[in-house]
Amino acid sequence: MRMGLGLPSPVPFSVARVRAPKDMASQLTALNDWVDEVARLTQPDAIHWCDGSEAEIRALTAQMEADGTLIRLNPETHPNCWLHRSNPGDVARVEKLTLVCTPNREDAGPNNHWEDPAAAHARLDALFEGCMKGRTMYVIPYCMGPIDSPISRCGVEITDSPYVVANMRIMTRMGTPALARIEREGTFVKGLHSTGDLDPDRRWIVHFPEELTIKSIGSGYGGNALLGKKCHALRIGSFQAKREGWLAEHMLIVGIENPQGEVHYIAAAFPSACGKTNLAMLIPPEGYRKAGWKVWTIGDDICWMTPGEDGRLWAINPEAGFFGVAPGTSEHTNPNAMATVSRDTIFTNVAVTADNQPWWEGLPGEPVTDWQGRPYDPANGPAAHPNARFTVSARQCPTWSEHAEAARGVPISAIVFGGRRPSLVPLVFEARDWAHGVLVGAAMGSETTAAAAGAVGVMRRDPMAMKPFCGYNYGDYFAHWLSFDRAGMQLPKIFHVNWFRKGADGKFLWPGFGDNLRVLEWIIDRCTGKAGAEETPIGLLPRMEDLDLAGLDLDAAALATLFEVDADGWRGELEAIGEYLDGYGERLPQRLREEQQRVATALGASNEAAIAVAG
Ligand code: SAT
Ligand code: MN
Repeated sequence: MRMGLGLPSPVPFSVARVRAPKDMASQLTALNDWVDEVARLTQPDAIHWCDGSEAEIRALTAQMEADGTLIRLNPETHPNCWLHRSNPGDVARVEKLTLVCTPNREDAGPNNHWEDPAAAHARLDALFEGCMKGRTMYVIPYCMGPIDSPISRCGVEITDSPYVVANMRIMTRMGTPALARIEREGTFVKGLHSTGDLDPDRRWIVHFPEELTIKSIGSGYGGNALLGKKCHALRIGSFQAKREGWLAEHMLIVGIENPQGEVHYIAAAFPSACGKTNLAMLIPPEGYRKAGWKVWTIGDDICWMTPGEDGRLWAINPEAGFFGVAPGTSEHTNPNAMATVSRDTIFTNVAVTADNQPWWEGLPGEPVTDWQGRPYDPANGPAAHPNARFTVSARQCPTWSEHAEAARGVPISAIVFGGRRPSLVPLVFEARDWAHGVLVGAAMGSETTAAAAGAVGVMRRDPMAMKPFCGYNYGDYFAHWLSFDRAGMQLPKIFHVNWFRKGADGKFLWPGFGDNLRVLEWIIDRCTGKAGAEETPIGLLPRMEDLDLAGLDLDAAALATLFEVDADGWRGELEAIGEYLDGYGERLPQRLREEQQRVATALGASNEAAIAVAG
């Protein structure tokens, strides 16, 4: 062991130690042993155990400002806000370099890239060898979820990136309280991260679900490097959830309060960069606001749901902050997000204005410097990277719910699935029961976005918006979802929405944003038995009179398109869904296949006139 307390640390911390605090040491042997083992492998110059204190983050921020990792933004307009410019080749999640390594390949499934665990450890450890020479190794104990919630789970991320430490401090409950919980529980997810040399050829994000272990090297970007988020809370989390009987999902959680003061909670799954953050903090249209409708934000990205004693699904947001997409966020689209990021925020890969304010496409004003630090020139493309992000504490959100910290979570009334579907899929429909809802989720498709490296705008299947995040075989995952349909459960109703339907002119037909509340109102009224619907082979659709469209400027043709069920198109869709599901072979639950066949048969039997609804 070449490290000791005496080694000079490049960080002027008062608390820099190589072991967990003494009083915890006996319980924390496994953690200490692992930290020692990682230190022997990666050979850092110093080790720092993060306590999550103000003094710690102040020292770290000062160090990052001094070395250029963080650039201070205009303190008058954006107090304590910082710009980080990533390596230009490291700006998004990389799915082809993301592996799930289960001993049996079939357990990872065709939905994941796989490698034999022993081979992957050997390959990764060779890359980690000596990678922290000259650097400080940070040990970050964190808790995903409210610190006292039985649904929460802890992890420890070891990283050589101070930027990761600063982000993890915002995104998780990080530091001493998490270490105390780990001491009590004795279990934690191990995440080892190094930015390595940032060479995409030596970049890997690798999961060992059976070992509750993550190894990530070669990237400093959000989902690749903040290991509490997608790696732990979704990939490892979904694996744990399957074993333990709960659900770890890529869903926002929002509370909708009606004028009578009743709050219903909705969990909604959309792929990355499809508006989860906007929906989670939407501002009601004027008429609704005046009538007394309110929206409460619990989470914008991840939802852990567990059956309560009452048979309902109770949900927590395992995160403590938002890692939101900046471009497109504005006073028009999401005023709450704008208020949230007005202070104490880290901006990654945004542009800046002449007076050093953060800037991205969709905001007023002019950029002078682009996300790479070059003088802005439209010939170089957008000023902010399309996947530029803000990292900010959820507590700063004006609509942050006091129930977001509730240990038992909030009860979910409805689950909503949605994607970017420019054609075919109507504005909203309801699944007729849980099994149909699981099919609706499994059949989800969406156009790809800038949140992942690769082509944008390509339609792909993204079941439950979990394609990049499900840590095991999707066939088993669908079976797990179906298993909740059992005696004693009071399951939420399941819906599908599509805010992204386009007209012949290529423009979106539905205004979206705040007006999405009109659809959520119908969803809640369906859950409480107050709203009507019309049965169609694909599910239950609102009739025109079931939706409150007052004050909306939508012509009749647009409305007809938003509510149409094109039988021919849907027959083709069901066939494609069947082919897709067949890809899961024997792991595909028979019940899901039957459900697909039931809908296909219903479509086959109908003629178009009979299923043209709501026109
Ligand atoms: O990069 S993250 O995975 O954290 C964000 C996203 O793509 O949803
Ligand atoms: Mn996400």
